Amino acid sequence: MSQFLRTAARPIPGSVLRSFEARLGIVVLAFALLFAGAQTGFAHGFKIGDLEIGHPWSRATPAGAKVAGGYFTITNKGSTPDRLLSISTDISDKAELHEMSVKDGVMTMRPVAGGLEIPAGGKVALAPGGYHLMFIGLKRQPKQGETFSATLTFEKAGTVSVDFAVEGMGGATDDHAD
Ligand SMILES: [Cu+2]
Repeated sequence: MSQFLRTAARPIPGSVLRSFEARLGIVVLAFALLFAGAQTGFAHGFKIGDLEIGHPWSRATPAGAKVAGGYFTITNKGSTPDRLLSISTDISDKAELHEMSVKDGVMTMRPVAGGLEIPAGGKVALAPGGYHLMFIGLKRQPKQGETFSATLTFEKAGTVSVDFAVEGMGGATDDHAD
């Protein structure tokens, strides 16, 4: 397998390439993509400028729910900090950036004022129990297995559209109890 991959990755010497080799390259490439997909379990990501958005996901919500959480990682490969300023989506009336923390045994959740900084060369995780997006005023319930899109706006990198993968409801009590 690895020998085939090395062969396929070599620069193609212009018109010298024979059709048999071209077909072989395509088959190997398709196989490699399949293999990669199986390994990573449908992880997906997006890039904008120096930023990489890793695996945006949300949770299915029970009927009548008005809010849902949104989670992903942001990696800043650049040498200057950036800032996540705003989020928009069609699935809800609005989307806010929230921070959840536990103080003296009491769980609190509040909007993050002024956006979320992503340090130069750093990585910030939005995850249950910490920073997260909150989709407020759901227009429909996100269903497990589907995706919905949202647009993230960064101060320097600009705007990027990402797809949130909707996962199962499990553990829904750890966020958005209100
Ligand atoms: Cu929240």
